[in-house]
Amino acid sequence: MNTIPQGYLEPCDRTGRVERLDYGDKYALLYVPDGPAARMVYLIHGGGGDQHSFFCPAFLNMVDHMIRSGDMAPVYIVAPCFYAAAETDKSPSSSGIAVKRFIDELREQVMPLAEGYTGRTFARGDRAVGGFSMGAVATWYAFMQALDLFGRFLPLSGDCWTCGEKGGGSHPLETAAALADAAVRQGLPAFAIRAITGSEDIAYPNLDPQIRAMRAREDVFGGRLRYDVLPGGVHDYDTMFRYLYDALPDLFARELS
Ligand code: FER
Repeated sequence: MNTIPQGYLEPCDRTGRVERLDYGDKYALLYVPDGPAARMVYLIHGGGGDQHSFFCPAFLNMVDHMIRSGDMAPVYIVAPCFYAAAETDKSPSSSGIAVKRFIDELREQVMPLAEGYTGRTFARGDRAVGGFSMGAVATWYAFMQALDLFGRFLPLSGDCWTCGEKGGGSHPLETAAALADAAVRQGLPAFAIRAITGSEDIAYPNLDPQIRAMRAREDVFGGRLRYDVLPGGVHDYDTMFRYLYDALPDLFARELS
C-alpha cells in the first residue's frame, strides 16, 4: 500500500468546498469537488465520531490533491452522522444499534438531500458507501439493506455485527451466510466490496475470520471481494486515510459483476 505523498496533506492550489446539508435536527456534510463529478461516495465515521470526523484538513487536502493530480476522477463525498442528534450513549452496543437503523435515514433523508444538491441522481455503480470502524459496521449493514442503492462497498477496519457485536470474529460462518443470504434476497445485483484493515488493528481479529468465511462462499462473493491487510496498520484515522489514498482511485474503475 502506497504512503500518502507528504505534500498531499498541505493545502492544494485548487480546492473543493464543503457544504452543510440540514435535515430535521441533524446535518450531513458534502464535499463538492472543483469541477464536475460523476460519482458519489458516502463515508461513515467511527464510534464516538460525527460528520466532521472524516472532513479534517488533512483528509480534505488529500482529496483535493488526488483530484488535482489526476490520481482519481472528481467525486462528491458525503459525510453523515449516524447518531441521533440527542444521543449521549456512544458505546459500541448503542452505536451498533444506531448504525443498523441509520441505513433507512441514509436512504430516505441523506441521499435525496445530497443528490438533490448536486442536481443529479447517481446509478448504483456510481455510488459507493464506506466507513471506518463502526462506519464499517454500518457499511456491512448497507450491503445487507441497500444493495439497490449502492454497487460499491468500502468497509475499513470493521466487521459485520449482524450476528452480534464483533460477530465477524465470534460467528464468522453465520455472518458470511447472513451477508450472502441478504445479497440473494435483494436479487443478487452486481457489486464490489473492498475491505481493508491493518495487521495490528483491534478490528483485525474480528474482520479477518469473516473475510475468510466470505471467501468460502464463492457462489456469492467470488470475484467481488477484495481484501487487503496493511502490515503494522493500527486502528486510527491516520492509518485509515492511507487505505482511502489507496482505494479511492480505483473504487469505480472496475466493471461491476
Ligand atoms: C470492530 C468493529 C468496530 C471492532 C471495533 C469496532 C474491536 C468499533 C468500536 C467502537 O466504536 O468503539 O471489529 O473491533
